[in-house]
Order: sequence, then C-alpha cells, then structure tokens
Amino acid sequence: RTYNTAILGATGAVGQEFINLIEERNFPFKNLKLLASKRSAGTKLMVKGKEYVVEEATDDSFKDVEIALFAGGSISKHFAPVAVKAGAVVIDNSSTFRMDPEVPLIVPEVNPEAIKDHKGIIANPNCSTIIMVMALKPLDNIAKMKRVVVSTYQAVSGGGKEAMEELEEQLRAIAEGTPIEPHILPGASMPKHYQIASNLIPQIDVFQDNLYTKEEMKMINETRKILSDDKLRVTATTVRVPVLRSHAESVNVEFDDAISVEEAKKALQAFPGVVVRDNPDEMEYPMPLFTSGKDDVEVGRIRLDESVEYGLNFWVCGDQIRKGAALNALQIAEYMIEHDMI
Ligand code: 11C
Repeated sequence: RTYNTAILGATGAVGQEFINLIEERNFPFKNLKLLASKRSAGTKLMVKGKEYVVEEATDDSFKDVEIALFAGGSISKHFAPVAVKAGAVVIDNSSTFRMDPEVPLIVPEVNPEAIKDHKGIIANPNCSTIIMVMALKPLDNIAKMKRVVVSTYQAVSGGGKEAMEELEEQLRAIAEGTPIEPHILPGASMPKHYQIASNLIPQIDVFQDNLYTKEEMKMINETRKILSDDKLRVTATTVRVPVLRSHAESVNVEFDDAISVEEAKKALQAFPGVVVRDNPDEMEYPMPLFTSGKDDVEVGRIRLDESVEYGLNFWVCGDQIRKGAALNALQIAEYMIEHDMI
C-alpha cells in the first residue's frame, strides 16, 4: 500500500535529503505534498521525474496526510499538533518534542520498541546524538556502560544550507585572497559571527546556565532517553569544524565490566547501520571524506582506555544530513510501515 506523505521544510538541506532518500529508497508515497514557510513557497522541485510546487504550510495543509516528515526548526512547534489532529503521524526532526515524556525519541536500530507508545509525534534525535548512540548501543549490549565522554567535530551542514554555503564561500575567498565576512556561524541569530574556514568554533547552539551549550546538553539528555538509562553519566564538548556534511566524534566509554577490543569490534560490525573501519597497520580509519553522502556510520580507532579499569576509546563518523537527520527519520517511517503501525 502507499501513503499520503508530506514533507515540511522541503527546501532546506534536510528537506532536500528527504526527497533524495524517498527516490533512492522507493518510499511508498501516494500523494506527496512539499510544504515550507511562506518565504520558500512557490519553489519548484523535482521528485521521481515529476515537478512539485512547494506550498506554504497552513493549518489546512495536513488534510488526508498519513505520514508527515518534518525537517526541523521552530515551525514544528505549531504544525506538529495540527498535523496530528488532522490524522497524520508526525516524524519530527526539530528539538521541540524530544524530551517530552509523551514523545518517543527513536533511532530505529537502537530503540524501535519505544515507537509503539507514540501519540502522533515521534521525535528524531539530534544528529550528533544519533551518530554516537549507533556506536554505543552495540557496546552497551555486551558490557554495561557507566560513563561516556564525547568531543565532537561537527560539520557545517548542522547549521543548514546557509552554513554550508558560508564555508564554501570562505574557502573560495581564502583561495582568491579576498576578505571574509562571516555572517552565519556559530548561529545566524547570534550577536557575533566567526570565520569557519581554517578555524574551529567551540560553540554549537546557545550557552545554558551550567556553561554547557544546548547542543552539548542535547547529547547528554537525549542519549540517556534513547538508551533508557537515567543513570548513565555523559559529558560532551561540541565543536564546529570546516567540514561540509559529516560529523566526527571522539568517544571515551567506561564500563562496569571488562570488554576487549575484539569483542567491541565484533559487536559493532554486527550492528545494522554500523561499519568498522579500523586497521591501523594500513592507516585505515573513518573520516568525513568516507561517510559524506553515505548511510552507514563508521567506527574506528578502537582501543582500550588504559587509564581506567574497563574503558574504550573510539572514533565515529556519520553523515549529518543522512543518518543524523533525514535518513533516520525516514527509517522510522519505514519501520512503522513494515510493522503495520500506520
Ligand atoms: C548542529 N546538531 O550540528 C546541530 C543541528 O537539534 O536537530 C541539529 C540541531 C537539532 O548544528
């Protein structure tokens, strides 16, 4: 069977990836509605060889829609309840509902069992959280985790299409020797902007009272919710790097029990959506260069943390727009279709 589907935020980086993926994966849509804010309405987009005109999202847009894929942003807050009321299942990539106890927060390979508790909205986690939990879950399955320390190296795509364009402009300006005037990163609405080309920015999203950034707190809180483990200790430092669309993360995990590098590799390799690329003798390890535009998350540099009793270090890379956003959301919809949940 096929499903009336809507994509809200169709013109952004995640929206465009939704379109690429529904074509690539043959997603069973019947009628397709491409929706966006007033600013982008009227844009023409091709899907499976057919031209669609992006419509302005209104309270009437979701009539007869069965699956609503929301690309993210503040627009979700108003339209998610509207779409649910109209009878749609909403898979929402914004941070609005993620920590709501009534809303499942899902990575389909990790906690699909939580989907059944949904009341219309299912939240897609933050990109850096998804990529990390894809590697944590198979390890937690074999040795109980007690503490995670993560430092991220996040691509500019997390800041949207404009941030990607800003990096490309700045790289051109450096090559041509022309002046650079940053205007997007670390955040378009922030009072100051910093150059990203040839630089690192240790601020993603706004600072909180505890001096962590909101991105860091998302990694901490969302990881606990997805793994259903309130006691798991997580600490994070999140950094923007001059990479276009694949996040990388250095992760240190402490366990209650012993775990060997071989056991970890075996568990990671067997986990769907994870590829182990780890061969120091051949200088083989994950890099954004390999994971950009790809579905799988790659893990490497797996080694014991010799400073603690039971600990591992590893390095994980994953495409921010695919597994970190649109692919994970679409996989949630596919899972629900497969299990007669829609
Ligand atoms: C970034 N993680 O890399 C952010 C983007 O909560 O979905 C996604 C923000 C979110 O800037």
